[in-house]
Amino acid sequence: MSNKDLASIFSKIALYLEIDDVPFKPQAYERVAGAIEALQESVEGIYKREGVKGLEGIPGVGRGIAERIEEYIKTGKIKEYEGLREKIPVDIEELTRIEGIGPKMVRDLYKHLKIKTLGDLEKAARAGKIRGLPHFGEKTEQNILQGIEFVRRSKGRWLLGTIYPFVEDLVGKLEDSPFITRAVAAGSFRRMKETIGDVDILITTKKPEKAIEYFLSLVPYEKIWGKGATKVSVRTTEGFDIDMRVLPQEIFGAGLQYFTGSKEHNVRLRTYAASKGYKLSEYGLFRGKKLVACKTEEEVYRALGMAYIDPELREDQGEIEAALEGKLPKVISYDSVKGDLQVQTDWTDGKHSIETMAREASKLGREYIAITDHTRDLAMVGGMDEKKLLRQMAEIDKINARLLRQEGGYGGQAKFRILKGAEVNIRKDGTLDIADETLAKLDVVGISVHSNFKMTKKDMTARIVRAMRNPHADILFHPTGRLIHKREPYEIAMDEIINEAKNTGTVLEINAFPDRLDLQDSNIKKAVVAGCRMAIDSDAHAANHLEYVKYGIAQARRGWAEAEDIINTYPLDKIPSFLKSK
Ligand code: DGT
Ligand code: CA
Ligand code: CA
Ligand code: ZN
Repeated sequence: MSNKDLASIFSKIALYLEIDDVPFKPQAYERVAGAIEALQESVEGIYKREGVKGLEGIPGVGRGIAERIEEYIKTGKIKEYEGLREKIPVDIEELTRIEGIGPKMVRDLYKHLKIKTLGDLEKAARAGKIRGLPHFGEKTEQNILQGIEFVRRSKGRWLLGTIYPFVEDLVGKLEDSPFITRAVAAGSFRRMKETIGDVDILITTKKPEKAIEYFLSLVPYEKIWGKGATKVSVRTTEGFDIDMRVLPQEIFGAGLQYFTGSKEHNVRLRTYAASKGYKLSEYGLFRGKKLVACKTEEEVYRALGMAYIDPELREDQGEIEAALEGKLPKVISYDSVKGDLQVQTDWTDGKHSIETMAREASKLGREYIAITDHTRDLAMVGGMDEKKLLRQMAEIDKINARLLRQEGGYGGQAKFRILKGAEVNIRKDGTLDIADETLAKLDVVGISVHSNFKMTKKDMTARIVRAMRNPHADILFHPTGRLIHKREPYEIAMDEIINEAKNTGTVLEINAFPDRLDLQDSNIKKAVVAGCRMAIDSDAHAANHLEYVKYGIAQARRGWAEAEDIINTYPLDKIPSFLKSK
């Protein structure tokens, strides 16, 4: 507990009381908040030494407030505060995050317009209701709208796929600079988490000052949060934050290990080190005063008696125990995916033609792709009925024949082939929207839920299970339907789905589209344990989406999947027979 936390609670109590029209008390709490903030010593320290009596020595603190402080130290809560929050459900924290909105304004907004949340505030501002309030005016209204926009963009976590290309490019440029020897993006970025709070770049250099200047020249920034001799923090114009730290060359491994995290992994690793008589920090692994390991991460892990742990696994999900026992999985590598089994084209809602998608995929080194346009029930995107699907199959035959004749194959892939597929809708009752006899003619039948998301868990599970039991259904596409930051997964009993996948031989998709990543890491891990097969697909709707596969591979690695678990690491000649064997 810090003085700052406590002070902030007291000023919020003051605010709530003020909204509640309680006389005098608000000012008393406000005074106490100020006094606590100005205190040199920690409130907790005073209490430990002198008890409630000691607290009463703080300016403005009487018996009542002293008891509330004691309550907070003992229970982590203050009942009066919790009660007020319930009674007056105004999200003070959220509202005051807006530039220019202070506590008093929050009070007025609630009193006059019943504004409780950012959403309420936005509505009122858009409707021009704010400018009419005393002390507010049109300018404030405009500022509020801008502030809301900013908070929306900046407070949230960022999709890995949104910032990945920028950071990769930036790190490349830093590494290329003659005075920077190494540059790595650590933190959640290196662990390839689906969303990123901020980017943590580590470099080694003999010229820290120059390196920082160079960094600032490369990054379009809106604001410098801080700049020192060996560290700089900025907010990019895009709205996400980057920290860059200079580490001493000699201890780069220890620093990289520390700043890669996760925090949970580090805590567990440090505890383990301590149990063996070591001390682990960002400066190295020590026994007493003696530095044991620090140059490379491998060295640090080895000195602790464990195998090297890939960054994607460092979440304290059992990886340290597995590393000690030599039981870490040999996770799928970034270059092992040979084909892409979900690709959309301009036959439905994709942007590019079959041929363009094939050409671009082969440039990325793929040996095959499955064209899986939407089917009948998705009428608004031109979903295909049986007739249109048959026409597309004929077209694919033609293109494949042309490919075969082409000298040296296609973009370097001598045997590149386009598989015939579809993304077939699972109807509300679990039937599919394409007739079985047509499904039988396809190489790859993907099935997915695109409608009626709100069903009970039991009904949704039964619906999907029924669809998986269709003997033609090969892959369950984006199994939970979630869209990161936009839509929760629909209710399903994942264990049952996994069980059914195993029993029916239905492949589960790891959809690599940056806002899907579905299955996500924790479910992948369950599927691996159950012995299910999975497929990593881009779900590309345009040629530049084909490379999203890497985010799916990252998710698979985070889920401890090996190449063998992922069917599209298999060569082309195994795929159709594998899928037909269902
Ligand atoms: P993020 O930015 O929220 O996506 O997640 P991270 O993992 O990048 O976390 P961040 O940026 O706060 O810190 C970067 C790394 O630094 C983190 O992964 C581990 C290390 N670290 C930060 N704070 C602590 C801490 O309190 N204890 C330990 N052991 N490590 C920490
Ligand atoms: Ca971070
Ligand atoms: Ca950070
Ligand atoms: Zn689509």
